[in-house]
Amino acid sequence: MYSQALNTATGHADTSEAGTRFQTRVDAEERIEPNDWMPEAYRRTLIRQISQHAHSEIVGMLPEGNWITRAPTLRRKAALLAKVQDEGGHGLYLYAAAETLGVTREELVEQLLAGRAKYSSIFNYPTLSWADIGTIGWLVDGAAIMNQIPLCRCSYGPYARAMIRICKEESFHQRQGFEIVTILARGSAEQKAMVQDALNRWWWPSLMMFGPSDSQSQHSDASMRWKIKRFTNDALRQKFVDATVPQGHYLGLTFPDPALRYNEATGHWEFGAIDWEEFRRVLAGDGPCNRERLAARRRAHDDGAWVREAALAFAAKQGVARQREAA
Ligand code: BYC
Repeated sequence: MYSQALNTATGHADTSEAGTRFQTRVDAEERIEPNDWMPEAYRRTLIRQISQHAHSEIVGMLPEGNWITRAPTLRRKAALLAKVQDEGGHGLYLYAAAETLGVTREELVEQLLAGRAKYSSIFNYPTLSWADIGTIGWLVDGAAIMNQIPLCRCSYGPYARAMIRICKEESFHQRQGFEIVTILARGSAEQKAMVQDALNRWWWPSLMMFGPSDSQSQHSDASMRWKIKRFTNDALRQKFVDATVPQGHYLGLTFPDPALRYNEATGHWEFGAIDWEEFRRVLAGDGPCNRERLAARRRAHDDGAWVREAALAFAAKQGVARQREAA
């Protein structure tokens, strides 16, 4: 532990003997495990990213949870309920992965509730119609998969392993979303208009999920060197656009981007400028739903206090019973 404490906490390459050995292991695609030596900056980067990811899953339950009582059929309601429960589960695996790095879940939750932690910008937008639920599955889960499949190969073992199960579930979420959107796009004129309106509102925020452009990304260089990230933000955004635009066209939808065009020479879809000012506003806490989301999380935390107290009381009772048995 003492040598860990001497570690520098910056993202610069650690040229100490231990740092060099660590980088050699990473370069050789060895997995780093919780008890292995790691640079302090690597540990901090992982805590930052994994906890933001966990918070995103938990806050991400809210926009969809809003539609559980209004899902159009019992089948849709059951599927949505299961999806939202999956997201709660993802949050738990991710908090558990972060805990292996020496923080507690309580500390991380406290940072979220105090408004000091980031979570994905996308969950600060409102879900105005049922088509938004399909569009979230199609676009938001689609973007999530594009970003998260490479994380299954992250150099840190507990995060990589958590991501394998998460990605399987996310891919099912994406399909259920695309199915909702397909039904609506083939439905009445009103349903088509509803899904087009959802695409108009969710397209640009979905592109922002991948983070700032590479020239502005503070953490990408170090995270790529440590093989936490395998692709840059812009590379993943482009992969997402290339995969998603043909799907939208297949559905007969129009993307809200007059600059969108296929470049035969590169084989990529070129897209217009992202409104980074809007992205910065949302990250700074001033998006359409930031206040509402945090208020809902705080309410849920307060309302759930009795569950935590009951679980602790039960654990204490069991501890006493075990001591009696052992005596
Ligand atoms: N929103 O240097 P950069 C889901 C922050 S859950 C908010 O490029 P990095 C789902 C970034 O954190 C989706 N903040 O950072 C759930 C950093 O801030 P700090 C969540 C963002 O880490 C329920 C600063 O901007 N997915 O899919 O190298 C239902 C500079 O950025 C955002 C994950 O968390 C953003 N969009 O790259 C349905 C995946 N973008 O910490 C679906 C794991 C950037 O310096 N995370 N920031 O204050 C990652 O892959 C990376 O952390 C990111 C950012 C690509 C997001």
